[in-house]
Amino acid sequence: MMSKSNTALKAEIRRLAKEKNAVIMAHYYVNGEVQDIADFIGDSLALAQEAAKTDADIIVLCGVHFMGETAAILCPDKKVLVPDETATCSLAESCPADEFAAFVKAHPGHTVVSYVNTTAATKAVTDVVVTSSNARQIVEALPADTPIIFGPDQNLGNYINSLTGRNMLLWNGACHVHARFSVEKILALKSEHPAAKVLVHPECKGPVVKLADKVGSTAALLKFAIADEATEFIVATESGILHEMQKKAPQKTFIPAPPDDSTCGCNECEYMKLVTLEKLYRCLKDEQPVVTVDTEVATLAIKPIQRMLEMSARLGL
Ligand code: CIZ
Repeated sequence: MMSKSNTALKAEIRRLAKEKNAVIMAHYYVNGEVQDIADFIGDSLALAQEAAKTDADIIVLCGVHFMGETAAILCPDKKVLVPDETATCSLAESCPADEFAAFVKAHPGHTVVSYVNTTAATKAVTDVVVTSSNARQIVEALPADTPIIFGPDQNLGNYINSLTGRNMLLWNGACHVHARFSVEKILALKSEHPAAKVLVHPECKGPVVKLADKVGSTAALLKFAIADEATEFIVATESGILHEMQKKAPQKTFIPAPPDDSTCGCNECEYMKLVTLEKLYRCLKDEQPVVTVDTEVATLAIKPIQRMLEMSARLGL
């Protein structure tokens, strides 16, 4: 069978979404054409907030698997679909739930703060979930004398420690895309574009974070890029965000920061890029793959996710 043209696929996706009362949500890191067809795009916090309040019957989560799990946990009465169930997350994989649970058990009396990039089973041994959009404020809102375990992103944990003066005990995990940005290559780009401001995600290593004019989540970097007077930006996060930056500020120039030479030379997450228009169409048409979370795990994992949403609402985030 001949594959449909992109225009036909997009029309079919929109038709199916309407017919099935499905909402299509996409993360900023997926392919631009998938972002363009979505009803809603955002970072993990915004996607979770949106999932929690949608009245759609079906949620199609265009992103990596933990994002689908979060939506499924928040919306047990809805069908949650992901276009590619093999789209995993290196950061979530760097924190196997059984090992994390043993780490937590070995450090009694700690409040466990987990980054959203974790599996449902890891969230099940967590007290409060955070995203890069609210990690600082949520950690600051915890009583100053509370010892904290933070996992799995060590770079983000170090950054939050440096901002808050806390001494959180860190799990040694990382995102393979953010961990490979290169100080030397960013400096070389900066000398070619001296007026460019450097935007850095806090999952990057400390020396890269130190080069930043602005450190923040995708949502925060996007907001800064739109509002700031600079017209050129070097962007050190997964390059999918450049699509929305360029759309929101078409007159500005966004330059993806290069990774170091030891890698494929790529600043894309290969898992996010597994989500294509064709797979989105098939998943809506066939209503699969469906994301399911073990009921016992979901009963435990919903508590720290709800706590994050409640604290974010209270903190005005
Ligand atoms: O919070 C998220 O969605 C991630 C993984 C990054 C970001 O800053 O948006």
